[in-house]
Amino acid sequence: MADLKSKFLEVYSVLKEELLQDPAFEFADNDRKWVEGMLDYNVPGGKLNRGLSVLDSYKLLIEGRELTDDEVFLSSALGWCIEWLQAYFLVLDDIMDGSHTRRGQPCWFRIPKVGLIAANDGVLLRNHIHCILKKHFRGKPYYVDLLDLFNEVEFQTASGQMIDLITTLEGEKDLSKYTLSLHRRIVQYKTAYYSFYLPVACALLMLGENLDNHVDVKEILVEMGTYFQVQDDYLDCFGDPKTIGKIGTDIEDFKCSWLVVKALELCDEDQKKLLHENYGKADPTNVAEVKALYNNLNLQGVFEDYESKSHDKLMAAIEAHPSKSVQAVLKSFLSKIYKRQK
Ligand code: GPP
Ligand code: MG
Ligand code: MG
Ligand code: MG
Repeated sequence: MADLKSKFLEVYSVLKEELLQDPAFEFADNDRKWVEGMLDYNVPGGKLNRGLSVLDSYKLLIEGRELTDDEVFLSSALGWCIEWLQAYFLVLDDIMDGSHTRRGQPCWFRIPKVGLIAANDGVLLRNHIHCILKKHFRGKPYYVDLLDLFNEVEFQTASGQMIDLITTLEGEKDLSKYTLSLHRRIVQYKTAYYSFYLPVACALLMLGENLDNHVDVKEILVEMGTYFQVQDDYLDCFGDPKTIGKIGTDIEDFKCSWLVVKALELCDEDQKKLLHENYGKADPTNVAEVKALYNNLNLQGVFEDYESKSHDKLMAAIEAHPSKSVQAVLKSFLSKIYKRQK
């Protein structure tokens, strides 16, 4: 796998060079410098779990033979399309969430010369995906399915992001609507489809599979993605910013986070009052009150319990799947995120 990772990383430079030479736009040197700097800042610096999972899944699904160079390149290119998609989402999400840092550096829009140019850079990142797909997959029998898949998943993510955002609207701040079922709806759409289903679906399409025959796999992956976003919500408050590379903003932003939903479930009337008074305010004293309440309610312990139960449930679902190679794909994915600290 270490070797596959270095091959995956090499593909980034190839794709970047192709995009910088795209004849559809007459680049001046200065434009090329901007795009290259923007890509290097936003695309390759994450954990690369989503991108590497395409390669990893493809390898596990073909079982027992070495990948050809062409297969390595194509599955890496699809993996990078997902990393491009992630970069596009994060550049825009950080503006919407008013975040400060991402992957251990200032959010792209926080760079003084960037500002709201970041919004257009997000659009460019999105367009790059389709340039990559066209260049490398246009002749493949599964090209149309690939386009449909990326379009559908992007639509689902933007819709999830919409519900994540409109629940926090000023004037309508109402903690009583924050339930586990609303939380599940938000995270399933904003995170699970693009982060978990998409990489495996890409590998299945490359293998000539019809995605309609794999709804059982999709269900498990969406469940895993939900667990992943609960971890993200937990780390937003309890993670170490140096390790996760970002400073949490969920309490300030009045987000329907798993933590506030759990707190609402567990608190008594006085604690509920305290939560209503302090949640969704930018002032650090208000934030500290909310965090103190989370500690009093032992939300760390509640999370640990949720984490091990989710793991066991997911494992049971995976082991009930009839295909050993599909099981291997799902187990590999789960092992990458179980008890993650970042
Ligand atoms: C993660 O939510 C969700 C996304 C990155 C999807 C964004 C979708 C768009 C259409 C822009 P989050 O805000 O909890 O992530 P993080 O904690 O990493 O900021
Ligand atoms: Mg965010
Ligand atoms: Mg967000
Ligand atoms: Mg988050």
